Amino acid sequence: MTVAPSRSLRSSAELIRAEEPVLAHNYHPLPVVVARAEGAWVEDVEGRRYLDMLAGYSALNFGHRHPALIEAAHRQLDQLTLTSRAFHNDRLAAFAESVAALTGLDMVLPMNTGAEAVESAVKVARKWAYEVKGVPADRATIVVAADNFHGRTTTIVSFSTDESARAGFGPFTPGFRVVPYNDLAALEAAIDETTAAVLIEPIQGEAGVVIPDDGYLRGVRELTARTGCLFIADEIQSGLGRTGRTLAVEHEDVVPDVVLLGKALGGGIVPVSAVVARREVLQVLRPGEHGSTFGGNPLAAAVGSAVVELLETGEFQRRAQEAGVLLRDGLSALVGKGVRGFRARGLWAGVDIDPAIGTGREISESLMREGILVKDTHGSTIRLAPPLTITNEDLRMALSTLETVLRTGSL
Ligand code: IF1
Repeated sequence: MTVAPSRSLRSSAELIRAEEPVLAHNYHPLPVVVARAEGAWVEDVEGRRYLDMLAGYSALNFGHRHPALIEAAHRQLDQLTLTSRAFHNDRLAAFAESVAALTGLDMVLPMNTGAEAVESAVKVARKWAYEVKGVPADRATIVVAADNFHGRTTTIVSFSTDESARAGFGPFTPGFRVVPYNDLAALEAAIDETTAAVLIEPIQGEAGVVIPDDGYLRGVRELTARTGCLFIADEIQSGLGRTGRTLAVEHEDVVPDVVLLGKALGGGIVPVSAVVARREVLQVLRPGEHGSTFGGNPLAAAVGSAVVELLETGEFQRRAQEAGVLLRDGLSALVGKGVRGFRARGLWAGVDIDPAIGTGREISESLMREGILVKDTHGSTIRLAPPLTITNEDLRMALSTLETVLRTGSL
């Protein structure tokens, strides 16, 4: 007997109203209530369909409910979901081996959210600095970039330059130095004998898909190697096929000391993140020094392994490259027609809309009314990051709808 999909008894409007008194207002969602989804399309409570051009901030690179990932999850749900790492489980070795092979690094620390991976990397880099580099106790520094986004914990917002992410959350964690992104001279000036690591996004996501000059990542690689500190690449949003390569650092043929993964590593099904690093770095962790209840759980490992398997063929990376040409050409045609400029790599773009037409939020709401879901970042910039499974036809429809919204200003 096929079970009819459980339909909500309340309308979208009723559900939105019901959230108000009981759900923390830490987001200002678009007024759409998603109930079902498949591939690049979602459906709201009333059955209206929308093309998802946000893909869970790049957590849905393989689309909603990719069959291979759902199958891996179902299979594991019927077998084993959690042991904690007090015991071994039969999924974790294969997951760690596959993630290490995918990134070309040696060891894996499995965590859950991106912020946990970033926090874990900060702890490991500091411990590496004390035990391997010889930095005096509690003196380690980590250099980060202005306009960074690495998560929302108090230590991570301690080195944010976005007041809205920091205000009211002090006191802040010391030991971080902020330099302008894409500026090797400033970076070199900030590194000294206390520096444990340089932590950067290979492309800055929340800043509006900010792509550094060609040579910047090679420069960071060379600089950190020469000064004996770690290059930590936060690929939580830029990685796993989004930019047309497995990792965004591959566009400059660079191998960091540490790569942070998250979002799409969990296939849009379960939170899965990882710190992947050279053995010399992760072996500073000894039993009892770090951990997580769910880190490396068998369900996460099974889904994560299925995600890595999808990426091993290279088809999603190639698809992001090919569709990325269509995206770039489509956006180029809109420059001067409401688009002031854009930055794009693979199936990822930050599009600066003429503020005279509207704010990013207003554009997002207009696009929603036309059946396209996007998310503004700051000001009048919107981010386009569809599932890598999006068809050319759907991508063209999204671009055509954007053109219409910009031309008719149907705001
Ligand atoms: C929100 C955007 C924001 C990330 C990078 C670590 C993390 C993220 C490069 C932390 C998370 C998410 C968080 C979410 C919205 C989204 C986001 F950039 F993707 F658009 F906020 F800036 N490193 N980014 O992008 O991973 O702990 O969330 O799993 O906080 O609103 P997480």
